[in-house]
Amino acid sequence: MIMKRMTLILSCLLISRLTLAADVITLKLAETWGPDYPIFGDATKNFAALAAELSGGRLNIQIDSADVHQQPLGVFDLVKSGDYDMGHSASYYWTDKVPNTQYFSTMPFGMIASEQYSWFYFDDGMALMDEVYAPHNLYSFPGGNTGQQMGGWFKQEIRTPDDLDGLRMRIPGFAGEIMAELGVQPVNLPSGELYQALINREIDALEWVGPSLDLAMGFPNAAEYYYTGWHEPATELQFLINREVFNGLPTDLQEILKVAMRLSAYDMWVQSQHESAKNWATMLEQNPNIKVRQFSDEIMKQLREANRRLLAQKAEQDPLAARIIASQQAYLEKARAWIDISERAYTGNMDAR
Ligand code: PYR
Repeated sequence: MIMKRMTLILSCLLISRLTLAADVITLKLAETWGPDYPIFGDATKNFAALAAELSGGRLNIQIDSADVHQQPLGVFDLVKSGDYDMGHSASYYWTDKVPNTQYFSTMPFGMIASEQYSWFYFDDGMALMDEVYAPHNLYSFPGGNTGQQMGGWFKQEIRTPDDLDGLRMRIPGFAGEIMAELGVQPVNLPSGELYQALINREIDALEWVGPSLDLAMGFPNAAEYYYTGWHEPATELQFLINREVFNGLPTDLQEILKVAMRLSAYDMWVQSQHESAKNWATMLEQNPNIKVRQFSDEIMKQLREANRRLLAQKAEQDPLAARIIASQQAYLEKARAWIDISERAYTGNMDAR
């Protein structure tokens, strides 16, 4: 009798454990951003809400911001090792570790966001990104686009290439390497350290994003010259997922995660457009002295030449880099021919009104 009751209790316990386990799967996500960071942090929150809703509550995404895990530029390793199941960050932050990751955020003089999304989803982008991340036990998915970025905040006006020589600038990824060719000392710092570094003159210039985020960061109070962009035409953040964790999920939950990532990425792009337009108006109202500048033709020429030179070097050194660069350039050529007679022509027609 006692044995029967024990067996019954044990099976009830087992069933309830299985039901619970089957009911809710918690995935821990480490984001590079600080707590409640606007737009980027909204993307992870939207993703978590979508994953929960679409799965009927079976997926629970627990987000840890940088103040919790303390490794804003260590998210790659946190997810690779399995300390976290997922991450939200930017692929070009891992350039020093895995150089080929840098091609999947944005490229100087490269594709704009609409072109790059087409490359990711309808051309070779996703497959190439997977080739780079698979050896590291990771999947990477687009994680939201900032849209066109500004060339950065400078304490002094930059008129000639000589003005860049020796300048200390926060600028990550391939653009940093290009700037280095012109004598700049590039550094990468996480967002939380940027304002103080500029105020304290640890750096002379920085680029972060554009009006969508630069306003709240206080940059208009720290530097006067705001240069237009050439280096980050379509910065795509990324969702990272530990491969073993993802492969171990039921296929319907894998699909739900993919949909939730794609939709929250799209929403971040749209939100970025909206916030940039809104905040640019506010920025001008609050700081009428902001001086918007374009780099001179000579500087742009040198930047373009350095870009071509470095791309050729990377392609020569690494066959996978060569395939990624060739794929991006071929797609850019095709996509830009269309942009030229559509959006560029249209805005030109508007300007002539
Ligand atoms: C940056 O780190 O500069 C970004 O745009 C995310």
